[in-house]
Amino acid sequence: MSSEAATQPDPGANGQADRTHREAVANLRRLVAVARGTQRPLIHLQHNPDPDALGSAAALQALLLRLMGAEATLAYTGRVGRVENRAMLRHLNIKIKPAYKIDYSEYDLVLLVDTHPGAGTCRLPEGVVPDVVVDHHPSVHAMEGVAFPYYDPDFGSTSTMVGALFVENGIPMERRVATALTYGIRTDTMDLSRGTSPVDEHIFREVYGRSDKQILSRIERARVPQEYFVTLERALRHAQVTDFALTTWLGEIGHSDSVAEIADLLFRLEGIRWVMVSGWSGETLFCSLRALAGKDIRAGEVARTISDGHGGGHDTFAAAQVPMEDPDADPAEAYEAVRERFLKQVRAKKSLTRPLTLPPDAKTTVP
Ligand SMILES: [Mn+2]
Repeated sequence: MSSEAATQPDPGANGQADRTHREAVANLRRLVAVARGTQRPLIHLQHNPDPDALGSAAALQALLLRLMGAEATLAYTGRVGRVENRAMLRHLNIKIKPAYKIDYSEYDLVLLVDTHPGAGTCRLPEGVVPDVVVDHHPSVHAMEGVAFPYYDPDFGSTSTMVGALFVENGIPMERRVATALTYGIRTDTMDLSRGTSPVDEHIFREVYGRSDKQILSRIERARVPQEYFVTLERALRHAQVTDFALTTWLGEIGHSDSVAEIADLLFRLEGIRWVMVSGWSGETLFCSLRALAGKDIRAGEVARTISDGHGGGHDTFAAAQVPMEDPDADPAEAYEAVRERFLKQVRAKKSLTRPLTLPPDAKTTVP
C-alpha cells in the first residue's frame, strides 16, 4: 500500500497529512500561549510510568526547554519496574523524581502526560489542576479547568502526539529525544500493530529515522533479574484455559508491570481471544487484560466492570488496579472473585476449563 501511495498520491492521505500539520501548528501555538510567562514547569507522569509516558515526558521536557528556556521537573508515582523501562531511563538519561518529594505549589505550569484527571492511572495530588493534559487514552471525564487539553484517542500513543509537535513545526529534535519517542510509540502500539492511525506511522518514521539504533537495541534486550523467571514459572503453573480465555495468577509481584509483561507473552497462545493476568502488591490487586480485536470487543469496559471502576483502557488491552481494603483479605480469593467476573463478562464457559501446562500441584520433575 505504501509503494502505491508513493507513485499515486491518495487525496485522502494528503488530506490527513494536511490536517495533522494544521492541528500540530495550532496545538503548539496553544501550548506556547499557556506556557507564556511561566518559569517553573512540572511534568507529571502516568502512575507506574510506561515507555510511552517516559518518552513523551522526556520529549515534552526538551520542547519546553527550547520554547521557554526552563528545564521541567519530571514527577512520577508508583514504580518503573520493567527492566527495559529502567534501561530506557539509564541509556537516555531521563531523570524522574518521586512525586512525594515535590512541592507542587513551587511550580507555575503543570503538565499531565499519558493520563488525564479522573483516570485510574492519574495520581496528581488532590487539588492540583493541570494546565496542560497530553493524552490519548479514551476518557469518560471532562477536563474541567484544564487550559489546554491536548487530548485525542485517535493517536496510538502520547509519544506520537508530542512527536507531531516537533516534526510538524520543524523543531529540531535531539537524538536521545527521537530514541525515547521511538521506543514509546513502539511499545504502546506493539510495533504499530494496535490502535494506530496513519499519523502514528508518519511520526514514527520521522522519529525512528533520527533515533540511535544501538541504544534502542540495548533497551530492548536489557537483561532480566532471576525474579523474572520465577514469576514466569508461576504464571505457567497457574494458567488456566477456559473456553477461549486464558487466566493466570502470579501471586505477590515485585512490580506491577509483571502482569502486562506476562499477559503479552501468554496472549500468543493459539485459539485464545482473551487473556487476564493478575498479581498483587501492597494493598492492590493488579490485572492486565488482552483481547483479540473484533466487533463489540471492549477490553477497557471489561476492565472497568470487573474492578468496580478501578480499571479501563483500550479495546484490545486494558488494566485494572483493584484496592483490597481489608488488610486480612486473601489476595488469592480476591483474584478468584475478579476472575469469576471476568469469565462472566467475556462469556467464557467455565465448564471448559483446563490447565495450560500441568495442574498447579503436579510434580514438575522431568522424567
Ligand atoms: Mn500511552
